[in-house]
Amino acid sequence: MRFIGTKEDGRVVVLGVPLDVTTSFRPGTRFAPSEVRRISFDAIESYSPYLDADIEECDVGDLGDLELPFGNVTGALDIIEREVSRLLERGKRVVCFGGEHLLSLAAVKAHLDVYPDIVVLHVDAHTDLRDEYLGERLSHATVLRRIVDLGADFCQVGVRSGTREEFAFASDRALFFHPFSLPDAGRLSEVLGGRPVYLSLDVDVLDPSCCPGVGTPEPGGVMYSELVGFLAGLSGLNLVGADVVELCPLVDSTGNSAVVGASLLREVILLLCAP
Ligand SMILES: [Mn+2]
Repeated sequence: MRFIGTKEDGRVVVLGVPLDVTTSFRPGTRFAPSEVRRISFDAIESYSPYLDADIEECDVGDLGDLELPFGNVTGALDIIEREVSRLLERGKRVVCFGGEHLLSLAAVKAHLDVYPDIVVLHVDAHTDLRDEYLGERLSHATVLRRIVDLGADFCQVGVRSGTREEFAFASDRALFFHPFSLPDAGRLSEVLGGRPVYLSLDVDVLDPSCCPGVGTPEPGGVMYSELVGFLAGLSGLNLVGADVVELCPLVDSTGNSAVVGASLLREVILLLCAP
């Protein structure tokens, strides 16, 4: 059963974004889109019992992978932003599948033009709020800070790694800050109301025992069942865009992490298919 790759266009579109330039620990997120596409052909049902929804009954297209220049961070981000903007102008909802987390900067920038009051829901093991990392302002470790610089509000959940300053910044500036675990989605709805929401899902929010194939694993994470239950709870929000990032499938020789990433991608696609 394949759930992406069957058609090229739709109201919800999946865009592979193999950005893999600033990863600080284990590179290889560039291989996630092709690996997940392969998994989706072989191993994953198109129906989600968690959401009681089926991708085959939804208008979902797969745009394949963007071609990005290696070693050129700003050039790659420009390409991503231009493509997402083009899709949003055509009235689509876009799921960017990474790739490293820095791609979210370009995707959120494009969404901000269309949804000026968008809130970024950041689900991650890492705060990603450094002002710079090893002298670089554009990095997968600074991505949320750069998004804050754009003027977007954010909520942050599941984080358990960062500097003291980043944790202080998050508890001071986030609309909603819930470290270590995932909150009850009802509390998020109270905070977000009907505002447009962009979901940025870093798969390393999961514990490395259930998803070791990530660029920067962090112990003490949530289990798959908790994450998928949390995602199901988001179905009442006004989700307008999303990304799934940081899967690094080839460092997990069992192949299980790619299955986890593909399963999460299915849930995220279905959340965006809601009316
Ligand atoms: Mn992370």
